Amino acid sequence: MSPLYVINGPNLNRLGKREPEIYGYTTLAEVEAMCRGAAGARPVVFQQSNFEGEIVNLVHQAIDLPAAGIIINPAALTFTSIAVLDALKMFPGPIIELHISNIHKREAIYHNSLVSKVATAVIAGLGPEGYGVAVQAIEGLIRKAVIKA
Ligand code: CA2
Repeated sequence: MSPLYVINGPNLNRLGKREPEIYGYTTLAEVEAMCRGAAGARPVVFQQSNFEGEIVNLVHQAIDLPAAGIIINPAALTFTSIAVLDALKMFPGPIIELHISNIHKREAIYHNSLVSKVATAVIAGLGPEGYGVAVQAIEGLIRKAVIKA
């Protein structure tokens, strides 16, 4: 079974340790366990990087395999990275853009996502539990894509 990629951008390694009023107390290791649990038999490649080029490389890995789907929390790169956008454009499967917080409720700098232009779906504001919801949702999108093919 082809894997699901869950890619996390800059600073998310600090999850659960900073600004818990916005992002909650759940750590990234706990989020990873949640994703693996929700994915069942499907293998999960769960990665975080503070480097834009590394996020691009992870998307390339997902393209080359190919992965069944990508869930990406690009963090600040959401709003700045044409390189991440261009890489995601090359991925043929479903992409879910995920944010722990509701970015639309926040300051204006968090409103214009570049990644949304290429995402199949966007989840924002469900807290860390949003990752589990995203894994369940992407299974449905993968199934639909297979039926279409
Ligand atoms: O809500 C999200 O998941 C975000 O992608 C998080 C990004 C922010 O730039 C986006 O607008 C929304 C920032 C992540 C900052 O990293 C932290 C990690 C742990 C605790 C606090 C911040």
